[in-house]
Amino acid sequence: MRCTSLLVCVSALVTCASSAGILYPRESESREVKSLDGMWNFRLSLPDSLVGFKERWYMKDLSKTGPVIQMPVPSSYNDVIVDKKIRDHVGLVWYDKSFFVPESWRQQGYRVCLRFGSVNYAAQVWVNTHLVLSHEIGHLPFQRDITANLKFGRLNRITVAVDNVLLQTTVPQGSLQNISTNTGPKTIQTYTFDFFNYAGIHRSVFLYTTPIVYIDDVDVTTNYTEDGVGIINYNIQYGGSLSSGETLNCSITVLNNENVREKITVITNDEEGLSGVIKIENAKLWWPYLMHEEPGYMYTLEIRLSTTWNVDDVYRLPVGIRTIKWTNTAFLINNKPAYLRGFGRHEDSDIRGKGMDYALVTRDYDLIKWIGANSYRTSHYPYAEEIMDFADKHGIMIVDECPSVDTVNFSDKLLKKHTTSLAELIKRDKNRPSVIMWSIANEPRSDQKDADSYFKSVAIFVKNLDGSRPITAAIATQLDTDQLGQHLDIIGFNRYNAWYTLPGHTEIIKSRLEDEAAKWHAKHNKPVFMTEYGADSYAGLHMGPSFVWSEEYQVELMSEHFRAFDTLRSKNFFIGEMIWNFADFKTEQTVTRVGGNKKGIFTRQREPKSSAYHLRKRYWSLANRLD
Ligand code: GCB
Repeated sequence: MRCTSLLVCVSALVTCASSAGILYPRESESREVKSLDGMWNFRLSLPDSLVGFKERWYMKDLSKTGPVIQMPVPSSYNDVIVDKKIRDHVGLVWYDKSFFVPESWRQQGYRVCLRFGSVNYAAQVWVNTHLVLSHEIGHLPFQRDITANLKFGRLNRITVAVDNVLLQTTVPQGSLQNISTNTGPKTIQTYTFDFFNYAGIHRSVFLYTTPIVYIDDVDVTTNYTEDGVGIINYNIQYGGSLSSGETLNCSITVLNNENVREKITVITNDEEGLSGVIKIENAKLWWPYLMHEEPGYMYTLEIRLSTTWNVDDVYRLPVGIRTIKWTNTAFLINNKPAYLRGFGRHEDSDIRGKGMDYALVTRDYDLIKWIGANSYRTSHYPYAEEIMDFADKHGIMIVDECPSVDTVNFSDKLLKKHTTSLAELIKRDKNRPSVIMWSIANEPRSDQKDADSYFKSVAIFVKNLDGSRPITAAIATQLDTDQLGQHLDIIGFNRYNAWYTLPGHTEIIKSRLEDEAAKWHAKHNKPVFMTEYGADSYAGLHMGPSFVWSEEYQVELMSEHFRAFDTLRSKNFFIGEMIWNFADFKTEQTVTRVGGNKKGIFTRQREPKSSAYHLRKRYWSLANRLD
C-alpha cells in the first residue's frame, strides 16, 4: 500500500474521545491562558506526502528542512494563500512555531496544557520533538498536559502535521482518485458534500495552566419551579491526585450578570458531594431572541476547588437556566412552544476560509438579529466555541450538528468515528443553553442497506450521553424508503422543490411541501421542521419575469415556501423553517456552481440580497413584532 496520509499510515496513533474534560480555557486567579495564535512557519509535505515523517521534520526547526512560508493561525491554509499548489494540495502539511514559557510557571507549580480548538482533518503535534497529541475529525477541540515536555524560562518549539485527506472511513467521507497529468500521475481528493474542504489550524491554539489538583469537567442541567425558583444541578469532576490524608473542598457561587452573588453552596471533603443542586429565588430564565425582552440571560457558576496542601483552582462557567421539552407535535422552551425561524449556515468567508475571526462572528450575529431569526443549524459540523458563546449570549437556538454529511457505505469503522464525533461534540457543548437539539447527520443515504441498524446505534449512543435534548437529522431520502426518521425525536427534512426538482416551476411548491411535511408527521408521529430549502441567486442579477439564478427568482421561491409554511403551522406539528443558506459559500470547483454555492441571502461579504429584506419581513412578523 502506498502511504499518502496520516490516517492510512499512522492511524494507531489517532486518539479517540477520552473521558477527560474539555472545558474552554478561561483565565482566573489560578489559571493563566497564553495564546499561540499568530504567524507560524508552514510548508507542504513534498515531494511526497510522508517525506516529513521520513526525514523527521519534527526533530528540528521547520525552516531548516527547506523553504517555509508564513501562515496565519487561525486560518485555512488552502484559502489564505494565492497559490494553486497550496489550495489544491492533497495530503500532509507542516507547521511550526517557537514560544516562550515563563520560569514563574514552574515556580508556581503549574500544570500546563496545550489545547487546539480545531485542526482539520487529522493532526499530530510535537512539543520539543516529543509526540504529545494526535487527533482525527476536525471541528472539535483536543488537548493534553504537556508540563513534562516543556522547557521553562526558555524558548520551546511546537510542530504540527496536518492531513486533509478524506476516505470512506473518515467523518465526513471522501475518496482519493489517481489521474494522469502532463507531468505524471497525480492523486486528487474527491467528495460528494457541497462545501470546500478547508484545511489547517482553524481555531485558536492555547497554552493554559492549572494547579496540580484541578477542575477537569463540569456537567450542568437546569430546571425551574412554578413559583420561580431556578434549579441548577451540577456535577464536578476533578483531575490530579490527592495525597493521603488530603481533603477536598468545593465551593460554588452563582453570580448574576451584574456580578452579584446569588447563592453559595459549600461542600467539604466529600467526592460524592461534588454533585448537588443550587436553587435561585426569582431566577431569570434563558430565553431565545424575540421571545422575551431579556434574551440569552446567563449566570456564572464560580467553582472553587480547594485542597489541604495545594493551591485553589477557580473556574467560571457561564450557565443559562432553561428547560427543553418535546411532544409528538411541539418543541417547547421554558414550557412555551417555540417556532424556529432560522438558517443553515457554514463557517466560511473569503480569505480566512474557516479561520475563526471575531469581527466576522460579530457581523454575522448582528445580521442574524437584524433579520429577526432565532435559530440556526451548525451545518455540517461543529462550529467554534467562540461562535457558540455568541449564541448563548444572544439567545440564538442551535441545532448542533456533527460532521457526518452525505454518509454512504455504512461500516463498523465509520460508526465508531461517527459516534466518537458525537461524544466529543456533546462533551464540548453539553452545558450550553443555546444547544436545543443534536443533529446526528445531514443527508445520509438512509435508504441503503444497513442504514437502519447504523442509525439505531447512533441514536442509542447519543441518548445514553444526553437524554435531555431531542435528536434530529436533515433527511433528503424520500419518505417511503428512509430508515433514519424512526430513530429521531424530531424530523428535519431538506427539499429543493422548484430548484433541483422542476427548476422554474414555483407553482409546484405549496402543494408538494404541505403534502410531504404532513406525511413525515403521519409516518412517525413526531414534530417536523424544514432544515433546507432555497435557490441560488447571483447578487445583482435581475430578471423579469423571474428566471433561475436571479434575485427575483430566489424571492419568488421563498414566497411560495412561506405560503406552505403558513398552512403547515396551522396544522400544529410543524415547528420551524430554516432557509439554505445564511450566506454564499465556497465549494469544490464544479460547473453547477458559479464561484461556489450562491443560495445565501447574504453574499460571502455579508451584503444583503433582495431575499434578505424579504426574509426579514417574514421573520419579524413571525415573531409578532414590528422592527
Ligand atoms: C443540500 C446539502 C447542502 C448543499 C445544498 C445545495 O441538500 O445539504 O450541503 O449545499 O443541498 O445547495 O445543493
